[in-house]
Amino acid sequence: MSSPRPLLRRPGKTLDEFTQDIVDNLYYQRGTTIESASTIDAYHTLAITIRDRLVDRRARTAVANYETNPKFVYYLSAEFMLGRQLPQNELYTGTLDLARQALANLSVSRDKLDTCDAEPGLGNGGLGRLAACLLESLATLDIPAVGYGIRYEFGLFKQEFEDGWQVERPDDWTFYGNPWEFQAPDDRQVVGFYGHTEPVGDDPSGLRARWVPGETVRGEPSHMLVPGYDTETVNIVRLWNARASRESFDLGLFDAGRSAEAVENQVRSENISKVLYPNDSTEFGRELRLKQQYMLVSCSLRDIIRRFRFRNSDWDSFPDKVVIQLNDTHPALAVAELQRLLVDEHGLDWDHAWSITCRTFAYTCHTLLPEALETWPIWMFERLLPRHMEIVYAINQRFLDEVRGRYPGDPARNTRMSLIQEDPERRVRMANLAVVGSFAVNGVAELQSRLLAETTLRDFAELWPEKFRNVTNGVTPRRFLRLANPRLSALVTARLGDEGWLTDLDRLSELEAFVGDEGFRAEYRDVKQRNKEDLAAHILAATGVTVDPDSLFDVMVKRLHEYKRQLLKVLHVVTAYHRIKANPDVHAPSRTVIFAGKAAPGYHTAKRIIKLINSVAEVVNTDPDVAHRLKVVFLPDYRSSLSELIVPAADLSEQISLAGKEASGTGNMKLALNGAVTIGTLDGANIEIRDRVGAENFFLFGLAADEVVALKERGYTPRDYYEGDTELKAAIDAISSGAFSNGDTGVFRELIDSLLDSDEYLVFADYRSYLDCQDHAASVWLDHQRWTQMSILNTARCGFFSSDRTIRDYCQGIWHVDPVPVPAPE
Ligand code: 26Q
Repeated sequence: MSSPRPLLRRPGKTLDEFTQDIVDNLYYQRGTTIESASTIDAYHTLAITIRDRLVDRRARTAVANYETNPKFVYYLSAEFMLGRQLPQNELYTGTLDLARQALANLSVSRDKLDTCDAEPGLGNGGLGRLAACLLESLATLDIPAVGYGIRYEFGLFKQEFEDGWQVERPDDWTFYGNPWEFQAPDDRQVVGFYGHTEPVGDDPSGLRARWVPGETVRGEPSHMLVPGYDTETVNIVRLWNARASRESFDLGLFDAGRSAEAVENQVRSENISKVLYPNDSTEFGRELRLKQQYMLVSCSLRDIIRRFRFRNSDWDSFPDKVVIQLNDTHPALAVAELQRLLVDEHGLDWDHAWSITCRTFAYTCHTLLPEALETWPIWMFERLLPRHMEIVYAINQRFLDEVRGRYPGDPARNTRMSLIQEDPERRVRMANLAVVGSFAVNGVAELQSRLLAETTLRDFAELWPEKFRNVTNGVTPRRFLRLANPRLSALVTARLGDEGWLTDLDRLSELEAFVGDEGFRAEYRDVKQRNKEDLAAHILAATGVTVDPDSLFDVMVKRLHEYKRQLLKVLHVVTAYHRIKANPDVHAPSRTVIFAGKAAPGYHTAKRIIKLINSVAEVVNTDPDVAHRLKVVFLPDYRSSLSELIVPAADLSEQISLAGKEASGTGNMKLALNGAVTIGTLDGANIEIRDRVGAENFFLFGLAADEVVALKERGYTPRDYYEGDTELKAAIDAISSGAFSNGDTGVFRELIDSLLDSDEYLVFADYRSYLDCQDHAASVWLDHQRWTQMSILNTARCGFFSSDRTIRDYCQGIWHVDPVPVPAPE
């Protein structure tokens, strides 16, 4: 008789059991004891102990999905900015307090462990963090979904300052290992590159071919768990790691005594997932970036097909079981790759395959800037992916026939819409490929979606109006309220009676009932004050600058880019400085201006803007006449965890991009939810924020998008604004004269000249309106009751910006998927 199958020992729920699990894991997983454990040992052990509490939920999620055989959402993204995992997973397993107590019992310092919790910063900014928020909401809403991305060995660079200049250091986030991931070597895939194509014998259509790659690389997957909040579902994000394939790590070369060559091949393969590319147009056209994109696409599609064939056999049902969302054009090669897999490897005929392909993909566009649309030189594309080049041409031929049929006698339209750009150089237009291969195309805020259809993608919107829609971005309230701002969360829960608002964010509107309640206002103000004290302590530790938590915390945190107009903010700071110098008794509140954000390493203008901010900060902060009225700090290394510290402490949220340039923004949403009042232009999601919080609770300034176009058409002459505004002139003259650079008139000359000569982003045109608006904001700030009321109403009225709402919009409007609830354990 065989012995009975041993039962699983489930992780315990009590403090004693939790503490015992830590001791056991330390011993059996790390091979050490409480007495001799290092901080890293302790961190890994705590991580594993918490992770164990998600494994059973993950297993039940997989079973429920297998039994239901539902339609899955596959979210393809070159970036996932997942943020810190430890506090997140403590919250999602209900072990926040348990973990703290257990560590205290074992005399382990929790603060030290936090420093080991390296952040998987596998993204540049908004697009990458959005991907992480959407995955979190997918899980919270019980939607069957998998995120696919790249396991970069190095995430976005770490930013430091040397003499006020940005320097970049590698982000070695896995140096001590990553306890949150599971490897799945059995699910590896082989990816081809280079080589040539050959005709296949029995193919009358001539559309099938055999690709003989010149090089192969292995994609090895690992995944991290993505738990839903207050539900059983645990989804995964699967990240591909490039490894040398058998062939490329050719053992034969060793025999022949050519081991150096073999190792070189190996290194070349493994470089593919080495580092995340910064969001930088100078990186357009780097072959390694294209290799990354193809590895992501090829491995993920093969994995998706493998999963589909588990439960399904009929290719026609593919679009009923699979929807693939393309996060911008970075994974747009998937259109050509799915077509290739279906035609060349699975033997479907072209038209049949194409009808499946274009019912499977949907594409999200995150920009309006034509120069940000990705294109690849033909010579590089066809060398690296010869079969995909043929497929792109074949798709293009059929597509342009359709365009010619619809618009006879309009060859210019063909030229504009072609998947191939001809001049000045032949390139593949990835956005065009994504639009042609998708059944839905969406922008990420109402204004951007409208302008996409009217300008950037106009020809396509005319041809296929039904494809185009809007899905306004959102942010997860679990990370950006509950975890980032526990004080505000506790206050909200106390007033609303329960924590249900965390999964039903519209319930924040119930706070409106308390706006008139002096006690509530005092508590709300006190929360903000204590958050500001925490941030002030961090600022002192990080920069050595002492700031006053009673001052107005004026926050501009985002990637450095000219269109976002950090320069406009600098001109405000310089003017405020001049006013205090000229009139020390000027009636204005004390302000702390907080900047943070990285510049792409090759974006020289952006790096010079950082230098300018640091230079102005140095002068302002050390001027005894000014220091108690105005402080300026630039916090280094902006990333998700720093945002979680800054956002809850902000009073004023700077969203001052030139109208028509910022697709959406998501920092604007995080700040408003945490009670910062926005000073902003009518751009991106600012418009929707203002619509909801009310014009009286939003500081609006600047030209609207149509006024920007009109002014540029009339002819914009920035020098007229400079000559016509004495304060603007004084600010510019001070910078050019070396007032902030020890008399050096060279260092900022380029910046100033380009403002005076062209000022592409209309900084001068919006300067006066911005300054007046700042003065107005300052006067409102002096009325603390009024400000607190505005702040509360920002929190109360921004429930719409939950990423749960965003996911519901995608589910209903684009994906047509339903939740699969995961049963609780017996
Ligand atoms: C492309 C080619 C080569 C190298 C890098 C890139 C690259 C990488 C990242 C290009 C762009 C990005 C990221 C763009 C991004 O973050 N866009 C932001 O997306 C947010 C989420 O939708 C919006 O809120 C912001 O408005 C938008 O700027």
